[in-house]
Amino acid sequence: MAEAARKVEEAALPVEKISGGHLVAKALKAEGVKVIFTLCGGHIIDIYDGCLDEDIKIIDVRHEQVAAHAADGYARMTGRPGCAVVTAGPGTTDAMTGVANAFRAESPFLLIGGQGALSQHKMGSLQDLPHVDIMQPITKFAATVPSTARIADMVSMAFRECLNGAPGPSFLEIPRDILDGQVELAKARIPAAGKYRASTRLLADPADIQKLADLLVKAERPCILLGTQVWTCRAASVARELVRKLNIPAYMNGAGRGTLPPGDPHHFHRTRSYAFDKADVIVIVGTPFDFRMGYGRRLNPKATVVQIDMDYRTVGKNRDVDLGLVGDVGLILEAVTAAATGSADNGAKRRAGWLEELRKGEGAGLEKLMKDFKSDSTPINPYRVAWELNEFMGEDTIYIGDGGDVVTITATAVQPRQPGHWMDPGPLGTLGVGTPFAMAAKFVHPEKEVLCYFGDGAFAMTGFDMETCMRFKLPFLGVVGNNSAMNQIRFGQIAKYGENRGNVGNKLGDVPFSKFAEMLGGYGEEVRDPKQIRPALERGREAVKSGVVALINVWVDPNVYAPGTKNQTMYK
Ligand SMILES: Cc1ncc(C[n+]2csc(CCOP(=O)(O)OP(=O)(O)O)c2C)c(N)n1
Ligand SMILES: [Mg+2]
Repeated sequence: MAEAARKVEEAALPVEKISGGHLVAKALKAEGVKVIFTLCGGHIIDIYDGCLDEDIKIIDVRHEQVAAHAADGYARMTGRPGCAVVTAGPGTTDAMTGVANAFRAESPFLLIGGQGALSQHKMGSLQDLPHVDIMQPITKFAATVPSTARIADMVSMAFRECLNGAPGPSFLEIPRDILDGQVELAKARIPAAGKYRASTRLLADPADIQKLADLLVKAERPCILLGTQVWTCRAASVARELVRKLNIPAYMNGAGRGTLPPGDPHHFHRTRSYAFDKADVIVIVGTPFDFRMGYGRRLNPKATVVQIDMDYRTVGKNRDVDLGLVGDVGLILEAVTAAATGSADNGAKRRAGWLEELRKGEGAGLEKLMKDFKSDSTPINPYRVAWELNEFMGEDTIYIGDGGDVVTITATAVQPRQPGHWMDPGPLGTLGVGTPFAMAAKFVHPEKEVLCYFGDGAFAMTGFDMETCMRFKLPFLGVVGNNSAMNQIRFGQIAKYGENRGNVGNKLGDVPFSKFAEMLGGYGEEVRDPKQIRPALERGREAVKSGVVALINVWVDPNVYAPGTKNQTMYK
């Protein structure tokens, strides 16, 4: 009797329901996402309503490319996937470049796109496009959510896919009626935080770890290249331990820069080609044999080559390797150090001469550049700007490069002081990452200085989102190396077609970008005298500390180019 009464009473209670946007927000919360980068549209507004309930910050930007790059930047800074939310059709296509950039850079973020209602599928609804087909080749996972009850489940699934092997972006489209629909809370699967995936910290074959340890112990002239995945796996301290214990010279590229601080006895920078040419054992960690590595062709053919990567498919691609290890690069390096520690003589002392030889080369390499680094000429030599930026940077400065030639030049001078304090687009080479990366970096690290060096061409692509940085109090210091041209491309055109026909489609107007920052209520300065670079940077730093964006527009010589541009190495 009592049982029947309880059933009647329960039936009379209102059933708790939840809408799709609120399910998205619950799944984001479970993933630990603190912020979405977004640009609004009628297809996605219920997600905002959900984020309000779950205390997820909404940063609304002015172009969807910026939302996507910012989500990528957030992932790089936090080590956790980011999230961008954009509307159907043009919102999603605008964000594609950011997805593609993250795909090539192995950066995990989820792009959620709106879509026309399922009930209007293929009827020609507003902003309807085949997003999933478009996104498939540039994501690790792309799918449509078929029902409201599955929303949270599929958001978690998409995040899980982001972290499969080497990380990357995922895409989910949520049709409008699915997102706005409501389901009984009890019928929706909402994966719980920390309970929907395994650890990604996989260790390689123990026999191969021992092999690598033995190789390194016996090596006379080893060298190691620490790539982006060293940062992805937060493996800087174990990488340092390995090179110090075994006395191995280390080179760094991509986000691996800063793994060792400048001045460290194992930090090498300017002798990489020499080392690759003379080494007997070369260990490549977490970076593919792509164009940045000459596809692996420029290594001593007699060297024993070892490759460590999170992605099984990257090992042995484009050139043969003698030993390949797949897994979390931090765990692997740690295990190799431990395996090498067992030997009576780990060879560290024997290699002192090799390190001295390289150190001499470093000095000679720097000497060659000093004339340009210290140049007093006007228009300003872009090498001087690069040098000044490096001198100006502090322990905590996060350096971002966004541009062509002027930014390539900074790679000869700028040395971040810590891991995770260097950001570049990665192998897609996307112009326009600067402002969104700065936005994300400042959001994650409000206490740090964020310094972004732009080409004038690159700045104009997404620079308007400096306004977003002002609005959300995410101030950063921007510096433009202004040569009124798309100079990196211009060089190749002039070389191929001569002066007359080479200056076509690559010259830009003389824009005093400082005024742009002033227009936004920020600080701006024009610099034409090399002696004024440092004082202008200092004033910019103070302005940023006071809470506004700053933009120092430095007029640089359009006839000075980076060596890589002169050799056109990026196409070789
Ligand atoms: C989105 C995008 N469009 C075009 C290119 C091709 N590109 C590479 S470098 C470059 C010139 C960039 O000019 P700027 O930022 O002013 O730097 P500069 O080479 O002049 O120093 C261009 C157009 C690219 N990498 N990305
Ligand atoms: Mg330029």
